[in-house]
Amino acid sequence: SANRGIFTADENAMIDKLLGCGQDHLFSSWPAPGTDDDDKRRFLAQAAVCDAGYPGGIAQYVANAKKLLQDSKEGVNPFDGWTPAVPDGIVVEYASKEHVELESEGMREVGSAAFVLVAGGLGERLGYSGIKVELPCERSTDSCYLQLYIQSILALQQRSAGEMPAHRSAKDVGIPLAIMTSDDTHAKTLDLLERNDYFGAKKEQVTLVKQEKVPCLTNNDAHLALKDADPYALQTKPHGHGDVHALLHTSGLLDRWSAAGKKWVVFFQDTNSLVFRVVPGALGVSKQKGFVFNSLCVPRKAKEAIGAITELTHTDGRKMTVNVEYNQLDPLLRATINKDGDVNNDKGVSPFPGNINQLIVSLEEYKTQLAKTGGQIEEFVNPKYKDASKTAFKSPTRLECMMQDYPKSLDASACVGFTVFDNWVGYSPVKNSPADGVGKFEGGNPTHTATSGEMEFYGCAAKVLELAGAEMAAPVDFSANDIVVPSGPKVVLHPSFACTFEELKGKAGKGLKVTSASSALIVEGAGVKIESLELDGALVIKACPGAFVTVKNLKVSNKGWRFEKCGADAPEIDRLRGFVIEKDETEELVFDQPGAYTVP
Ligand code: UGB
Repeated sequence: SANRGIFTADENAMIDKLLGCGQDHLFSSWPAPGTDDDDKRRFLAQAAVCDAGYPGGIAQYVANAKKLLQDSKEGVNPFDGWTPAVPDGIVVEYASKEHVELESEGMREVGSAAFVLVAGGLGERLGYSGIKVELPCERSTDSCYLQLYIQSILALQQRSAGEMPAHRSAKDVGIPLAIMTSDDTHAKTLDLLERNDYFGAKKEQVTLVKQEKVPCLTNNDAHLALKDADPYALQTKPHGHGDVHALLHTSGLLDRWSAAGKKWVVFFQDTNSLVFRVVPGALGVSKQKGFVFNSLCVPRKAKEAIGAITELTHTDGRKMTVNVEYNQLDPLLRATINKDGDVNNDKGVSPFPGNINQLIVSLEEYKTQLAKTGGQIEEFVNPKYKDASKTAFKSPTRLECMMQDYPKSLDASACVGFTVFDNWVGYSPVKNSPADGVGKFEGGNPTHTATSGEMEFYGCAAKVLELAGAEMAAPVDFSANDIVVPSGPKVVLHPSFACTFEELKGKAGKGLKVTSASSALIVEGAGVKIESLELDGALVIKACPGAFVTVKNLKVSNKGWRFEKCGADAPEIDRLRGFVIEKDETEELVFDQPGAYTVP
């Protein structure tokens, strides 16, 4: 108590909060007043940030942690009483008649959508020193993920302008984008946006919301951990992407979007260059089925390291269709309906589709639900125990939560579903370092590296053109960083060119022939129309807004570009993918004045 005289009321309240939840150990070595007083205040200020950043404050965090650590120690199975079953959802075949209808339905909705990019995670697994949204998704145009995302949103906005709801808000910001950042990514994300003038978006269209880290825990009594090198600082770690719900709830954004007539919120991740190929169709499914929660999924191989959508029924009658993390699904199946666990069906895939964490919620129901829960998402803890007694940890742990667990708090009556697209068109994340990618490759699994990310981006665009009637040279094997990936024509269709398959088919497809896998075709601009083109080499067509360019009977043949392997001494951006592009010769058709043009 003698120590307390030097603190403000708030500082003393913080000390009381910590003492009130068994954290006496944090103060046991504090010297008498007059020594380290500023450090003590610094400590209390940090504790106050953690307290404010967690629903219910640190006391709630400690209470939750005690319960979860107890369950973990006793080996309580979170699935006790739950029986899994194969869920039924909507499977969409890209470019099918049904898909085209769903996309046009989705394009009528997208003007009423808001987008949320969760980008607080660091790229540890990737071994990249920057923020993942700054990574180029391909080196032909060097567009980074954030640029691709924002320009995709602007392209959707431009086409849905006619459908925009009558805005009550004075400033029509079009389709808003919220980006969840963390201490690790906030400053660099803001800097990336400001350096690039928000990639063409209005400043007020993009809102950054920062998630706070949570204190680490040193033992089963949920004692908060101090930093080894600084006894006046709590050790903290990210709480997981599940924070996004509480952050949206407290940010006021949901009310602002509601007032602007928005009806949907679309959540997506920091590295998936294909997501905007499938968003219009998935939004169409949400609208058509009335889903208050729609998970985008891809076919998933048994045991593949991504969450699986599973229907769970409890002995007490509760039922929910939720994500089950891959490491939990196999034991759950073995203990209930299938002694062989998670195995592929006759189509060579697991009957439990893969959750790729691109989620669509209906805004009004989402707001109502968050008003009830404050955005608090079911948490889990994963301590690394020293030994089987499970009484001590090898290193401090912390509570985590996942954004895809939102539906666990919904009533069973809520209309929840999922939409499955093929991997080639919906999912190409960049999560693994080159070294980890080799392990995945040798195991016959997708590598999810920068190498696969770039080639899959080109491959998807080439395949979409093929589905639209183009003749595209077949991919050849390309090896880099000790993995082999298919590498076909390097096609980059800028978001401004087309937002849906139907729109794209009206501008390119039949009459387009790319005769070599090493060719490159870069198209930018809504006004470009390729009627007949034969390409063997590299061709860039760029049309500014208002420039209408018709390519008819054009034949381009040049030395094109070479994709050359690079060594471990290459710059990080190149080292991650294992190659550089040598642009020997490029035909460039650039139209920077509005008008009508025919080429040649
Ligand atoms: N992220 C945050 O914004 N904040 C955080 O605290 C943590 C992450 P990871 P993860 O795509 O196949 C997810 O680390 O979490 C952002 C699903 O749980 O890339 O290991 C981060 O910036 C899993 O079910 O992935 O696995 C990134 O944008 C499966 O869907 C995003 O959250 C898996 O993704 C995901 O973080 C997948």
